[in-house]
Amino acid sequence: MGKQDEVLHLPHEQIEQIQLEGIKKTLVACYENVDFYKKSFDEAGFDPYSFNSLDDLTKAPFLTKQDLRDSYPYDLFAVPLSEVKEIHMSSGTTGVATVGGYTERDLEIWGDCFARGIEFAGGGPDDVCHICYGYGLFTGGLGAHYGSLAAGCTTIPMSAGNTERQIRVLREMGSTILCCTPSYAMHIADTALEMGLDPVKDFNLRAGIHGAEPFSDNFRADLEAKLNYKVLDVYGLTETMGPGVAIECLDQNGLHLAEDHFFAEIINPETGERLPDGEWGELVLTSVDREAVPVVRYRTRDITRIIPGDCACGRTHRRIDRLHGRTDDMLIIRGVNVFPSQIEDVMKTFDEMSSWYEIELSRKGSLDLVTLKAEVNPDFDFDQMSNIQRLQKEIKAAMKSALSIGLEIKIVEPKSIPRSEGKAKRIVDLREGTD
Ligand code: DLL
Repeated sequence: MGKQDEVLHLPHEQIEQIQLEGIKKTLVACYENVDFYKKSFDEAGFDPYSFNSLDDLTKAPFLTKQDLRDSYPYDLFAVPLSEVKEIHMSSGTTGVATVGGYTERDLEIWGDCFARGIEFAGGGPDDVCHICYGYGLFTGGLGAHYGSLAAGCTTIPMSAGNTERQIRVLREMGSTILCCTPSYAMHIADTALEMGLDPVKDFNLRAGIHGAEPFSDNFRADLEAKLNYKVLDVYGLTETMGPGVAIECLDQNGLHLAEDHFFAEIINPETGERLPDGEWGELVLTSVDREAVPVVRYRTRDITRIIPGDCACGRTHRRIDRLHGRTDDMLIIRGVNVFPSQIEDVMKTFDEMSSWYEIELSRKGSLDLVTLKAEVNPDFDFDQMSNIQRLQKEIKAAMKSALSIGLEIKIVEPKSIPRSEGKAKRIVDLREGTD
């Protein structure tokens, strides 16, 4: 039994009791220590002292990404800085960065949450955990690092980049667990194969704990075949806690939420109404016991659902479905809503296609154009025009039939889409300034 097993098998009523008690304290701490919450609770007429059931939380106002940005850098901190031991930040590519702070206890819980993923994979002190999420303000590197230490693994803090060196270390150190984004894992796999290595003979990998970006089931199957290991999906975000908010077990049937630390709701993103289990909507998170920057009803903008029923693994923490993407990444193509990962899933049914693509948004007059730039594998005969035209037609037809969308398809040469060491950039928006 792993050290996390007891809490992961508690009867659900007991988990709800932990959530209720923790959120009661969280609400009072927020109200008494953070001006923002005092103001927003008062304005919404929400009394944190009379909170008595998890359903009462629907009366509390939401916290948005904009609120976090407006509070930069420390306005949402609920403890004095002397108690804050570590800071992380989002990259801020779409605006002002958001800040996450951790007390010593927050860091310990973070490590324990990520360690669950390692234990789900059957890992522990006999494992060598190779971490090539970026170390630094991004939560990937250090979150996985604390998790690896908490699970008792031998930890290799590689950080991202220098792919050939990653491969050498993976091989020579006999790493058994690989932690990085799925797109970087694919780049490592492709590079290893190009170097003439045989992952079955040359690597000793048991599992990959991959997240920070959406990836389709077909992408995962390809990755598992190339590296001969199991891929577990891990979810997290700078604003609530880095990787470890939810992680898949070996059943690969949804991500177990760390429900002793986070309470999840799914809402209709348009009306804000709470949705029943099974329905897709926006994930809203409330922290149960975070000290430095507690969050109350944080709107993640991530689209998922609570999977109804129990997991075959016997763990009682509820599961969220694999994320299709964020509300902001959803494309509306002639009235049809679609996420890049769904386009990826269809593209990956073609043997000729590599895992690399970009969705280019452009404008012709008043019309938005969506073009899928899809990269072929190196063994594809790119000089044969008829080959390219056939593939273009087939992919276009497959997109229409599977997703009901009409996409322009542009087949591009092997290795022409930029590789990423962190999160892959799937959408390229050329529309600004084109009017
Ligand atoms: O990406 C934290 C993380 C690091 C998670 C390593 C997993 C592994 P941010 O940079 O703040 O934090 O980005 C958070 O990334 O709101 C989702 O939109 C997306 N995301 C994170 N995990 C997944 C996942 C980290 N497993 C944002 N599947 C989130 C799909 C994910 N999207």
